[in-house]
Amino acid sequence: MRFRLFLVVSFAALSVACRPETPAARLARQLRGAYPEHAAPRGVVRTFDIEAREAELPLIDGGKLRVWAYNGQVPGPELRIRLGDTLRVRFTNRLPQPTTIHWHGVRVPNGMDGVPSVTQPPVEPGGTFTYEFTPKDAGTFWFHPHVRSSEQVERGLYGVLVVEDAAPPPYSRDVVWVLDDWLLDETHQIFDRFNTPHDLMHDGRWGNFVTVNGRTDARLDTRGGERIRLRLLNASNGRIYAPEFPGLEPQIIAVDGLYLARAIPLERFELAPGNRLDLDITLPGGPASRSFPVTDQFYPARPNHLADVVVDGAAPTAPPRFASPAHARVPAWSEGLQIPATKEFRLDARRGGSYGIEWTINGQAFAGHEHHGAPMLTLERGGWVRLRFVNASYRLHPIHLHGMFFRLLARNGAPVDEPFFRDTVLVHSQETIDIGLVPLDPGKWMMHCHILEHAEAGMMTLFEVRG
Ligand SMILES: [Cu+2]
Repeated sequence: MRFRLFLVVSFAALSVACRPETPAARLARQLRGAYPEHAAPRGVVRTFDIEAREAELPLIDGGKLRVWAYNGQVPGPELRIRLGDTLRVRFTNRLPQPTTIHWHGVRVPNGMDGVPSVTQPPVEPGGTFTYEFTPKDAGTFWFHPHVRSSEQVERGLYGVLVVEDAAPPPYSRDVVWVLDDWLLDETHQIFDRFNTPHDLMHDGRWGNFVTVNGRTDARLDTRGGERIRLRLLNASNGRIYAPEFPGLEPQIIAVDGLYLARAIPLERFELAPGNRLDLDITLPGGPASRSFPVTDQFYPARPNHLADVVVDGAAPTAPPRFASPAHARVPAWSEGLQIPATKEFRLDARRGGSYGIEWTINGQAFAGHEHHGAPMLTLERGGWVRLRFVNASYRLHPIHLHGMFFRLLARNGAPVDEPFFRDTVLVHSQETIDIGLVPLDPGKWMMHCHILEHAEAGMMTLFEVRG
């Protein structure tokens, strides 16, 4: 019996060895060991109750701001679990509109993705829905509505999901900074016209106040010598940040949740809506207390103050010594550019639709989740594909794929070697990009611009993964 099994296995191995491996199959094989195919639940369920409702909170510069909030907090509650834990969120909608929760960047089963009328019915006012899944990856993720997002996210509905490593590295502190901007009117309340022609024709709604964790005066108090993990998230509708930390020397350890192949110094990194960036910072010691301003330099002529890192010089500590957690397997996929693109997506705008302007993918504007029609692309589970995005417009489009990670391969045909995966990538004005990916989870997944006004005006589509 054992002998016969051995024979079968050998013949199988032989037949695989004799068939020449296609370049795409070789690239798919290189994904092995980069991140797990399946979740590994360890039998621990972490339950959270989340309610979306109106609230009045001391935000921005401390004035009372009427917002929509998860559990009366903006940012919403920080959900922190361990890799292998099962997350159960019992959600109640107390908003005057239907809503859902989408788990940005988390490789969830399709039914937990929070896309209304595609993966679940919208949660009506007064309704409930239980989200339950075991994340496959440790990292920094976030959650937000996928219904009328340009209004609901702007009003304050977002929160961070931190999935800690099974054995978290011993940082002195692990801190989350949610970057957002707010457009306030003359009464100092949220300007309540959404999806204006101006926002739709430009790069979405950019506010007149920039905040970190809801405040314009955010500061992080630290001690000299501490080694901190700082998790940045851009929860803005449209604004892009290029955070700079003069005087500190941050190393990037993770992007969009996943660790890098190796830590790299933070140089210009364009944190588009949806993107996350995890930084490893060792604070300088020294006898005097010092303050390090952190600024956004996306438009260097118009920098924004984000926050201050304050180092107390009185009580320096010895930096904890441990190797950077950034040592993931990230395939180079450099041959990927030689493989023909599976599909090209042309990003553009035209007059028409209910807003007077429509943002289109291959000439199609997504006409509401109820009328989404056939998926624009069907992919086989486990196959390597290259997708190309051609920005025919002059505006910015951070393209986000649900349910999977990808690697940026090229910008304008020139190879790009980022030592990390992403779930969101900024496509600049008139730029063409190529990405490579291997879808692992069957279902109908969204692909859309994360400038929420562009998505609202049509720049969304579905693709299906079969298998
Ligand atoms: Cu866009």
